[in-house]
Amino acid sequence: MNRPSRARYVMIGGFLGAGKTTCVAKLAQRLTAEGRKVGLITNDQGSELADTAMLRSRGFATEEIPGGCFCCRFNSLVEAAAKLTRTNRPEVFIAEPVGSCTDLVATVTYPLRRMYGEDFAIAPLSVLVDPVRAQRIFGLAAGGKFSEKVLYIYRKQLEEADLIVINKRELLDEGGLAQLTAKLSAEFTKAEVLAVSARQGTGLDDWFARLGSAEQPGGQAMAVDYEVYAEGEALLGWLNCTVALGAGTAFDGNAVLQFLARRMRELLNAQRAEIAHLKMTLSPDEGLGDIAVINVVRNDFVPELSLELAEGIRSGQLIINCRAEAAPGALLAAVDRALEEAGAEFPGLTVKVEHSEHFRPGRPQPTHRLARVAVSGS
Ligand SMILES: Nc1nc2c(ncn2[C@@H]2O[C@H](COP(=O)(O)OP(=O)(O)OP(=O)(O)O)[C@@H](O)[C@H]2O)c(=O)[nH]1
Ligand SMILES: [Mg+2]
Repeated sequence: MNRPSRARYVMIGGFLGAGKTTCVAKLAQRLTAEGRKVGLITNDQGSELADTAMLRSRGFATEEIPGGCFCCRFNSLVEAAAKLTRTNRPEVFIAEPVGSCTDLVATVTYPLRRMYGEDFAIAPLSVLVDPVRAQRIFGLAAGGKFSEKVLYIYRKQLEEADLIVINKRELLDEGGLAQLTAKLSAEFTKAEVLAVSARQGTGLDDWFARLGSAEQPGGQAMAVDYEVYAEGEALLGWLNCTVALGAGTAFDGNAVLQFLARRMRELLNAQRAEIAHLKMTLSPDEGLGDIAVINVVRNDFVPELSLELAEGIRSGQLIINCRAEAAPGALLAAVDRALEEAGAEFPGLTVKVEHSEHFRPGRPQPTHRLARVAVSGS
């Protein structure tokens, strides 16, 4: 890539639903306001991503890498950066890896340093944490959990972090936050633990400043048992679908999303499927980039519209992305039923599924794995 100075490559990881896309959007917004050009890269095991729809609706140049994680699609990651460079010449790339993916240092950032070190300055790896989920996993609070092999991935993500970022900090009181910070600091000694609220904007200045100036340290990457990692990923069911919604007269798109999220959550709860993240976007066909987004990040979580449509719409594209510890067929059955019920609940609403895929992620097979690079500055 012919570029006068190196572009910065920032990767914001963390388990499903921790708030990666929300933080990517915040950082992109901040840099754009400062007059810096950004290029965003999203990633998923399937295609048709709610995250890409959300980020593009905010006007950010975004490339999507579907069909596998960054580590297994390393060349696509490099191509996506090259494509953004041709169209936009970003000074900062912000990449969001799949939330069930780990070993990103050895399989993504170290190979990038080794092979494309003249093009990219690699920022420290941030790994986001949803504090309520983390309290349950680390035994600080009661509540639903994933199976041990899924938790293996969760812990490995934190083990390789340079910065562990507790997001949604406003959900905990001071005592709870101090306890979780102490626990994470004690278990993952390599990382620095920060606390932010992407939603309220607190703590972001300090974090973003480090991402803008510090370099990933280098050294020995962690060891990963790919058998357990693969089995953990395969316990998660994955569903992505796109649906055309329409009606003869205007309908309330926010209400449709709320209905679908409520029913999906009830149906998944009835099957004891541990929900990692159910997210949906609704983009009006006639809109000017308006979009509604709804999320469910736990089984006991009341669905939350993180973006709303300002007025009724006549037609639009609905994207449903659901990740849960459940059989993929069970996710499909829940979606089918919720969509059918929505057709009955909102008179005149037509529901046409245009694309649908449901699967368990395949065994991770990284393009490269580099266990060590020189410590920065040595
Ligand atoms: N309360 C609270 N909610 C937040 C905050 N940041 C993000 N969220 C919410 O957390 C949910 C998940 O956010 P996303 O940004 O989609 O999470 P993600 O990590 O990108 O999820 P995946 O891509 O599915 O892995 C959404 O409902 C967000 O609105 C925060 O600071 N506080
Ligand atoms: Mg996301």
